[in-house]
Amino acid sequence: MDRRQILKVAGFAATGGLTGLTGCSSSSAGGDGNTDSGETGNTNSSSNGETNTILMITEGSEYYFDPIGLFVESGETITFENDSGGHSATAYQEGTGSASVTRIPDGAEAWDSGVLSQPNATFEYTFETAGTYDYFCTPHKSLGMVGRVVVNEPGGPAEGSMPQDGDVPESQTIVDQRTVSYSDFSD
Ligand SMILES: [Cu+2]
Repeated sequence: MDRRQILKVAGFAATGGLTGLTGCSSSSAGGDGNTDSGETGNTNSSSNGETNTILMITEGSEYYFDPIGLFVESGETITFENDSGGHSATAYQEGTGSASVTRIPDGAEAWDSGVLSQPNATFEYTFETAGTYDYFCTPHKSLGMVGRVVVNEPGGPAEGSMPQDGDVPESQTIVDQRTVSYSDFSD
């Protein structure tokens, strides 16, 4: 408990420091203060114009991934970062986590981060196979905490329907917009 408190304070201080240096820079994620990847920062190359980070958020009684839709190109890595609460990022592949259906492309490797409960804990996955990937959070699957990644172009078993547990953006919208924030999508 004490340790968590210290970590939170340290994270807050780091964020404050950064904000002070950069003024009003536009961080759409809002104060995640991610300075943990060494001197060079986050070097994941990104084709969507943003860092390839998806936050896992608890906000009151809402549980969501943000952005909820993200486009990447084959070979890019996405970092799932725990913002608040406890969450997993788990691919819909029958037999993985609590998935009973497969909604990732044929030949793609499923991932399951396990539950991340520490603030700013991260899990990385590199997307190789083109197509549409739906994923969910194990603890909040039944509450609709789901997301979608499109790699290169839409395709595979996720196309043509929404996950049973909740809605995600249409793949073409993700391709067009590169990143679809949760707030835009849930409006
Ligand atoms: Cu969750």
